[in-house]
Amino acid sequence: MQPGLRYYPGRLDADAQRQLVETLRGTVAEAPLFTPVMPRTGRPFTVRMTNLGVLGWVSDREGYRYQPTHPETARPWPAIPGALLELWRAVSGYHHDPEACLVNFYNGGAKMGLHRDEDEDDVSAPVLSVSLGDTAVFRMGGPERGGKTETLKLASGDVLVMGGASRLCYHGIDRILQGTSTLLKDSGRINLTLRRVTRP
Ligand SMILES: O=C(O)CCC(=O)C(=O)O
Ligand SMILES: [Mn+2]
Repeated sequence: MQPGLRYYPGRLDADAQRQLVETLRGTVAEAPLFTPVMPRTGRPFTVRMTNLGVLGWVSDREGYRYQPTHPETARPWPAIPGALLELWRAVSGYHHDPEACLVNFYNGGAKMGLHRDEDEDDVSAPVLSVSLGDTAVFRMGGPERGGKTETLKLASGDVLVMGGASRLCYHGIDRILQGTSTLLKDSGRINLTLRRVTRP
């Protein structure tokens, strides 16, 4: 594993996962999932997304960026739930709260190509990822595109902290293992990534 990558399998127990999904249902009603498109090409992502927090990550023909409002409703993103802030404070090792929580929803066929999270000004803060629902095959590489990669299965309740050298490493989701969890009513997977965007 890359230095600075910390893996906490089953960090959230079944109750905590259910409560989080319940909370997310409310926030997604307020800030609906949307389908981002790739800059320039306009090709749609296979995941649908929304955000929580004072800033949210969006991608459209103009590029990738953080913005304070939902691209379709133009309303501010809902607040990051307390349980996620507590998790960040407990495991991030970073002394300021996250500003963004990207919510990715993967249906059975969705995936995410290898990329680096590099739209944040503060890359000294880790990115903290929470997996809910069906298991995903997560692929982790090095700092350069085309380098050696390895895979890790992320199951419901798993937490991954990408800090240190791993913070700017390539990663993505190869595929979702359908039917591996019963947490979400209609199957699929939710991934939450907590991010610090601005320098404190
Ligand atoms: O779904 C995942 O586990 C990873 C998501 C991700 O890398 C991202 O949203 O930038
Ligand atoms: Mn990422």
